[in-house]
Amino acid sequence: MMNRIARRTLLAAALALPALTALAAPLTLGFSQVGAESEWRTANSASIKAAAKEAGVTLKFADAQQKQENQVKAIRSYIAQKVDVIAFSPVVESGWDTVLKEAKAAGIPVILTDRAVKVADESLYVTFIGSDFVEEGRKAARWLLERAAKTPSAALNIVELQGTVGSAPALDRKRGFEEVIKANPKLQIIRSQSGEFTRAKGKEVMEAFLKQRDKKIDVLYAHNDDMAIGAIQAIEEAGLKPGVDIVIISIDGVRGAFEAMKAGKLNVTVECNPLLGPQLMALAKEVVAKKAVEKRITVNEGVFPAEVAAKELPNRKY
Ligand code: GZL
Repeated sequence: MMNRIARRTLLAAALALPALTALAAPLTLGFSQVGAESEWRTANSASIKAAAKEAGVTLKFADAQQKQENQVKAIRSYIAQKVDVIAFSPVVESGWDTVLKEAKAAGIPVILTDRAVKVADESLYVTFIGSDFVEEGRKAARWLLERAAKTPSAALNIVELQGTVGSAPALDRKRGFEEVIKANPKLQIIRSQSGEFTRAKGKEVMEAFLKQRDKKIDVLYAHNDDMAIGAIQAIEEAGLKPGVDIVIISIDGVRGAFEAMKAGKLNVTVECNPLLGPQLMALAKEVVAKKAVEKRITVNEGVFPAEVAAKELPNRKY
């Protein structure tokens, strides 16, 4: 006959079991990625996949090929599969309220990585982890201000290759750059168009810029290295020297940029760290365990001028 103490111990163990099994079972994270448009994105996806394996997180990963409707579909499929947590890098800032309300109604927490969203109700996501794109734009402009101060000239005509239209990095990098170059009226953006963060489109738009001969182009400001590398090809095919006839400033700090700087074809790259995987997995575990987390977590990043490229290249992790 089981005594009272044994019965109570058995009951306590039975009651604790669900919580213990929940902690023991591997966490399932549904991730919707923008696409595979750039070296940065490739490194970002690799970091997330490797970190999930390392952290024992079951990762469901979908590539949206830069289409918002594919990201909405992926998030809805994760809700239907009842994952523990959803994370995504939103291709554009707007249009997320409905699907994020569905995730909230399903009781699934959402983490934003890399890019931010504009939503009416900020409680629709738990936290954002990524870069400060406005500051990246300011850093690019500060480098140019310093260089312009040393080179006496009447005006410096800038052409700008913007990232994906409506994306947080494109909007913010433009805003930060324009805010700082206002300090020197000689610096004028004469043409600005989206190169969609890709090498191919960056080359195509730069070709079009070069064909318009009404104003000389002195500087290219590219919102990412891939578009800058595409533009370098266009500049060379036009018989000009990239990095010399046209000063080139870009953002990301991918390996291709360091190689271009070493070859004297790119003048500076502002780092934007894609290696968010480990922090994302740690954050996912804290969010699922209902621990309090910061609403916005940004990463520290540097500026790499061509002078340091050769020395830095071996240390680069992406
Ligand atoms: C920035 C990221 C941008 C990169 C591009 O965090 O969203 O998207 O700058 C990438 O290279 O395509």
